[in-house]
Amino acid sequence: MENKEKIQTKMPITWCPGCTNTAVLTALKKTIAKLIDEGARQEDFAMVTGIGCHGKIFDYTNISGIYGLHGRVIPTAFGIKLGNPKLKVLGFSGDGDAYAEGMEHFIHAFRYNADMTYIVHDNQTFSLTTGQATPTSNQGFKSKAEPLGNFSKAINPIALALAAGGTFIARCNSLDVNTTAEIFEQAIKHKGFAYIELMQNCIIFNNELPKLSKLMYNIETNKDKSKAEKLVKEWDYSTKQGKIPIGIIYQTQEPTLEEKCPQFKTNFPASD
Ligand SMILES: Cc1ncc(C[n+]2csc(CCOP(=O)(O)OP(=O)(O)O)c2C)c(N)n1
Ligand code: SF4
Repeated sequence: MENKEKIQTKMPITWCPGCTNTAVLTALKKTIAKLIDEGARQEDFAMVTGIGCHGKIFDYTNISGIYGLHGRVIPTAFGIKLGNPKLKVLGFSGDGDAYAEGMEHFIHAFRYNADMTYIVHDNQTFSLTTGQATPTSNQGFKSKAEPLGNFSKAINPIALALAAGGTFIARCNSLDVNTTAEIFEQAIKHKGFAYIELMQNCIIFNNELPKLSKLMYNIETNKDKSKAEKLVKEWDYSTKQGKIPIGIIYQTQEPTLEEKCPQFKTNFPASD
């Protein structure tokens, strides 16, 4: 059996037809299959998801893990990493999950720099609960809950990640499966906390990605902090003005939590 097929479960996919969560799943399968071809084993991976449409990726991916709590993907993933530092731990959140209830974990994760990967499916709306504004929704975003439009300004999550000391900060376009898979691979191979802001489409409550894609352009991996400070500000989430850089916006190497803490130096058993 092809590695890509081994990673797919037999659960019927219940995302809306055309939802780009399906493209994210394709990119993930592609990445894991490639890493298995290179020598990793399926049991070397563990995954955690939040609650939301994005969370269903857990049902469709044949790797161990926890279908977690809304807003608590990072601490759950962190717990798995503490339990077995040899695992490649992947966390999947929605933008509501990551940037609202999960925000305090988000900021501190960059300080800890544990060696794991965190992917935020950012469709700028709470989709599963029918399309309310999240912290990355633009000012004026209308929904049944905010018929006059969202009064608040959006946060810029990649600027926050940089300010918090992130060592791997990337942005992907879920409509571009191949580039997304390449960035997933680089994130998993990065030693430290790798964060991906994944621009995703909700065709029901915020069908904006085809329009936003026209503002996107691909960049080479950037290791220059002052350039990263400019890149993170190019697109304004509140006004939706500017260009949207796609790729690894900043990567650097700093000691990971595992390298800093003497407790991690114990010989952990292999993941089998
Ligand atoms: C602790 C907790 N808070 C709130 C909820 C309600 N809730 C479930 S899904 C959801 C919205 C998810 O939105 P998002 O994280 O953006 O994911 P999406 O559905 O867009 O993929 C909310 C608020 C919950 N289930 N548990
Ligand atoms: S409601 Fe939106 S995010 Fe959820 S499955 Fe449908 S298109 Fe995807």
